[in-house]
Amino acid sequence: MKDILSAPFVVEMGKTTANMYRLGWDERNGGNISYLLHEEEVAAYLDIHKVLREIPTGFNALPLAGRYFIVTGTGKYFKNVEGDPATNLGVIRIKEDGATAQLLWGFQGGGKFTSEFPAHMMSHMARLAADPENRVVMHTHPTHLLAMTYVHDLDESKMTHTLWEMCTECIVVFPDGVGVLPWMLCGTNAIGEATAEKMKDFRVVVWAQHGVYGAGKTLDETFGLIETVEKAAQIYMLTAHLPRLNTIKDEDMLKLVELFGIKKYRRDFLHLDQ
Ligand code: 2HA
Ligand code: ZN
Repeated sequence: MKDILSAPFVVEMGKTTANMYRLGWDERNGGNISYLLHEEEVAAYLDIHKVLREIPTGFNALPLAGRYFIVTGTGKYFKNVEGDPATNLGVIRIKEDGATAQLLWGFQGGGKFTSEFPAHMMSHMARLAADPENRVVMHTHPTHLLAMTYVHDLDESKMTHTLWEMCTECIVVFPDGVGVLPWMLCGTNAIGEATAEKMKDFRVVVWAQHGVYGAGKTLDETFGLIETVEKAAQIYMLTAHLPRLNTIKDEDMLKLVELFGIKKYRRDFLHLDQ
């Protein structure tokens, strides 16, 4: 059996969390990631029949029964994951009952999965239904996007439109736009259900005055998605208080989707009749 500390999914989780910490997005224990693993990937490093502990999830995740995830731990700091993966990460499998997580590795010292586990698992269910290749759900507190939710209308169409205007490639990177939730109590099944509902249509869901959820096929892609939204929010926050003399026009955005061959985009979020 190979050493799990050398597993690409462990190494990549360490690198990604360290990168996000360095960007200032994940202060203290802020942020959490869950990454769906294939059984063969896990079996190369762990005895999948050896369950270390069983942890109740507190919600129904039946569609994910038998699925494996590597997940960040509750109360753990992104800045510490790379140096000590076995304490800050865990590999779990959802049991046949859909309501229990079986710990196969990690969370050393008695830890457990992120407090946002409901939002993660419910988002995986929603995204897998939309895209069977989805594997990553990432939650983080990007500074400028968070700031934007204090000063910008939280309407999804308006917020998406503003973000699309901020960098040329925004409409290409997130043609599906951003979903937005009002401030809600985090860590609850209710915010999990609300996030998953948005994830049916959006790969990015903004949590007002808190942060963002992103979903994608790989850690790199999901990070890149959130990074692009955050960059757009940064340009917005750098310019919102200044007179705007120029912008990317809706007709330019149409040229972009055409150039990049994007078939599915939120055309209804553009102001084409004005
Ligand atoms: O894990 O970010 O939303 C800490 C959080 C909760
Ligand atoms: Zn958070």
